[in-house]
Amino acid sequence: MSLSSSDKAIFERDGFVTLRSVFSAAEIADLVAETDALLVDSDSRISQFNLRCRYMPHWQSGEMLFEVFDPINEIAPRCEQMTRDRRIVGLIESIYGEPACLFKEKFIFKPAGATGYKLHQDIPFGWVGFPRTFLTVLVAIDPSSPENGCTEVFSGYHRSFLSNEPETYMLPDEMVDNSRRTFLALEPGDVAIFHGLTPHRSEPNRSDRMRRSFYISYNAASDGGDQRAAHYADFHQRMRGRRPAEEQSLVFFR
Ligand SMILES: O=C(O)CCC(=O)C(=O)O
Repeated sequence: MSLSSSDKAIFERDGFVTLRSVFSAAEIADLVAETDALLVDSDSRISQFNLRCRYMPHWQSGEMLFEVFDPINEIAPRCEQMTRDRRIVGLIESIYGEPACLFKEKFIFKPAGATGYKLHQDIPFGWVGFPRTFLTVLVAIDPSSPENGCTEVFSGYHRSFLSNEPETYMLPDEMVDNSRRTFLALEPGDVAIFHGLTPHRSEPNRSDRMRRSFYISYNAASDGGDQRAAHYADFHQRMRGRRPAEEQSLVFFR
């Protein structure tokens, strides 16, 4: 599968493009079954101390809710298979014009009430070695809409950093023009591809159920080759570094 020339032109102009029904209902149901089983958590993997897990406060009560497995491939073979699926990789390679390498993948559950993400660009300014060809394929697992906090992307900002402050990852909403916003309202199996510099954000999930998405990110082979393992080693070291001294012995990765 490769991107049509008109979709490629849209991606180059806007920094994102949406494709409908790339995966079938049965394929998405397989991913749901696999990731639902992980939530049963019989081996106590879901923990604030597991570097694989991220939490987010409830937008009203502040209660911390489990939200993301990052990465997920080693614990979810069907997810891993999707990250290698030629339908996705073919699309990405037609953007790159060369082979693509998996850089990272995360499965976002976004449970009811989860706060949402402030405006950001995925490529962090000042992170030496982070590939500039980074882009993300968002595979919709549940229907997504403004009500359940779908991802919102802003067009035409993907050629440069919005901020040149090294430690400023989350950005004020005023840095983008709201008239350039698109709500990624997707159905299960739809896919959105967005550039690593495309600013995006999301609102809280105000519905009463999860809004799951699988975020799969790649880099061009000529931009550092296969660096997934090195990336996660670096990422985990940074995450450990942010923990207070008394928590260091509690942190694990499983
Ligand atoms: O799923 C969402 O609500 C947005 C996720 C997001 O922006 C991210 O993971 O970079």
